[in-house]
Amino acid sequence: MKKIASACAFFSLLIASQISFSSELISKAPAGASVYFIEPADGQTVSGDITVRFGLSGMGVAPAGIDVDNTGHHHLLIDLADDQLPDMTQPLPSDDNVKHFGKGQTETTIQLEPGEHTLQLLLGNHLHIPHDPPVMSDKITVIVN
Ligand SMILES: [Cu+2]
Repeated sequence: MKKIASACAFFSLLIASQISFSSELISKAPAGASVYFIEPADGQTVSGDITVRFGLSGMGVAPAGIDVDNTGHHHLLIDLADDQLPDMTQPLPSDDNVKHFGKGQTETTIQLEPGEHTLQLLLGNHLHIPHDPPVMSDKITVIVN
């Protein structure tokens, strides 16, 4: 019985140390920080190449790999439903729905199939992990013709 209790204590210590380890990888976001779209506008109809410009307020942009307080780099979420949002405590995936701008870019050009699409911005820290609390824009809709 004593063995079980000490094993439990060991594992809870292990879990506690993992939690503090992972929280060290998550950067704090200052109060009031926000990301937003400079363009396109919500509901805008676009055609051809779509220029997307990222706005950031209350924080600075730093490339991935550079650990400076109150900075991060942009991620563009394309056609991601609210229930498909990535884990906010882990490095963001990189795929067709999640684009990284790890060089510190503040704008991009994308092509989308005709139809309705959603765009959302999410800042990530030097390790591509969202901040605490996550700095995420409103989701906008664009109509591509
Ligand atoms: Cu990233």
